[in-house]
Amino acid sequence: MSHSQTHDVIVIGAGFAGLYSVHKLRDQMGLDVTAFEAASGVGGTWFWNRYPGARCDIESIHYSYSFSEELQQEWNWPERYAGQPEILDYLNHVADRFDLRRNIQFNTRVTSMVWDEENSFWRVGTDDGKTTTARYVISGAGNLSVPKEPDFPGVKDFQGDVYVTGNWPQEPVDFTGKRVGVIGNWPQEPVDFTGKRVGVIGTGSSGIQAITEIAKQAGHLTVFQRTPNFATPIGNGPIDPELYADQKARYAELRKEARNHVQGVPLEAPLPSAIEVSAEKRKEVYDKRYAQGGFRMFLSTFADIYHSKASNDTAADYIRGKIQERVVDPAVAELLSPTDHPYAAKRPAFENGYFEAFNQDNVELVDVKSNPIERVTATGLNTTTDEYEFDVLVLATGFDAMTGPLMAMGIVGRNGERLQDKWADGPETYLGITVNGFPNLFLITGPQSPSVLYNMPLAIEDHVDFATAAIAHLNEHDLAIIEADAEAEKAWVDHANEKAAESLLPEANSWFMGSNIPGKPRRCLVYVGGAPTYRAICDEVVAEGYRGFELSPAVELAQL
Ligand code: NA7
Repeated sequence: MSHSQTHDVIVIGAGFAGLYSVHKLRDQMGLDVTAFEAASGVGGTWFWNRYPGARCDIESIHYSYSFSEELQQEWNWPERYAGQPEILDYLNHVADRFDLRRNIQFNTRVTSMVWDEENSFWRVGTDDGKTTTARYVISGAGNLSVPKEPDFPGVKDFQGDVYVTGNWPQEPVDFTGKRVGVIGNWPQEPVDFTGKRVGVIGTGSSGIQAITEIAKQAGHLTVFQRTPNFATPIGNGPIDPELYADQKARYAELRKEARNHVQGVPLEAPLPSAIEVSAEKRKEVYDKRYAQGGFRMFLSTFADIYHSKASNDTAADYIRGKIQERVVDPAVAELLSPTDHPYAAKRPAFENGYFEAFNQDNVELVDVKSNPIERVTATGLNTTTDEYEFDVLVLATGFDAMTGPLMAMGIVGRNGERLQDKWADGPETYLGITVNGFPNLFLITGPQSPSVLYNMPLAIEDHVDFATAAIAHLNEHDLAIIEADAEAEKAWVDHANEKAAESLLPEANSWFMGSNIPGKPRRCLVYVGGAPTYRAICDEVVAEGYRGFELSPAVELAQL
């Protein structure tokens, strides 16, 4: 039986991707759009990750929307790298400024998404028991939005409070999503660690940020570290008003430069090779970039540290040397110094006083590589050799990244094929945004796109622009279905895998490779070929009439 859909487009999520999608589809294209958001407010990642110290590690002048000149001129960031509260304020401002909330249904999680062959639309089920249909679905469900299930038993037995960095208790928000003062004890006041015995498991980017802050409050902090990370200074501070005024005056130019940089940030170019310069010159470059902070240590030093092990070793040695300088106890410094993976084979972490925290009397580092965690107990945890006690447990154990959020939505494509089955051996996408067998579904910053290797707001804008341009193209040509060809998809997967193999990423176990989750296929989840190259490929695909896609009318139209 033929039905007409409830909406033109369903958008999933109200983070950076969902908000821009709603604006673009509704206000620029005049389409009927509705969005579902599991949280009670906008913000996506920045709604859920409210742990102490949560902060962006790309400078905010760049880590922000570029689609509206007025927006980028009127908003003022307080610090070079905004903290989570400021980014959440920004996204609330965007939602208000563009009047986006009226098209977003909050507190509503997508639980199923089934392609209706007969009607050529998606049936989207939500946890309020309703089904909504739309010709197209744009998923802005996020890359890091499903926290990893602990892979040790007993968390439920713990008698104290347990907090997960990726799902941190919220401060009170009003119905518009704005943060308000504390109302009674709802939902929870910001967590106060003062004087408490705290255990933190995990020393990735989240753990490193949280540990630095919790160490300032806790009576005793025990950090359970399995693998140390190459953390370098973030270089945060107040914004220099003169520089800021200059940047704002040439924002368009800045964005152009950003989009032509692999990171999506107009960082200074690196020198070609770390091993072709003298030791003095190498040190001079590393000293300068380490002090300047952020991704400069990685991307503005030497171009070959990402591909050549010998060059990479020089950066790794330099960072290990800094850890030895900053940590007083040599044994602790040794434990904090990574040796099992090349620098930047995992996502580099950025810090502000992390290593100095381990010089405090109240902070203890426990190596759970040599003595793994066996279980959490009622009063703490047991490793294979020791017992530890604490009042509060913080899990900074990461995410089922990239594919996790998509697999969690119960997506079923043509012929009843489940996304979980199609991706049983790892994700298969065309351009990291579409999937053969799953028509009219766009995965914003999906697996095998540059996504997290790039500056996320720009990566998101590029993808939303691609998806919405495709929808506009179909509408203009009386077409209604866009689907990636199987061959084009296979070629893209092969290309993405080849690019990954040329990089150092496969040399580490990380969420980039899916190897942080037991049983998850070990596949590179990001496109390593670089955002500018990727964008050029997407532009070519569009210029050649959506090369690699099949475009067709809706089934019922075809049957007329
Ligand atoms: P990450 O980077 O995946 O870090 C997770 C941390 O948790 C990491 O140190 C893990 O050690 C540790 N972990 C996970 N499971 C265990 C067990 N069973 N025992 C001990 N330690 C464990 O997640 P983040 O949230 O910090 O960062 C994710 C991204 O968010 C980040 O890259 C930025 O892009 C923003 P391991 O390294 O696996 O030995």
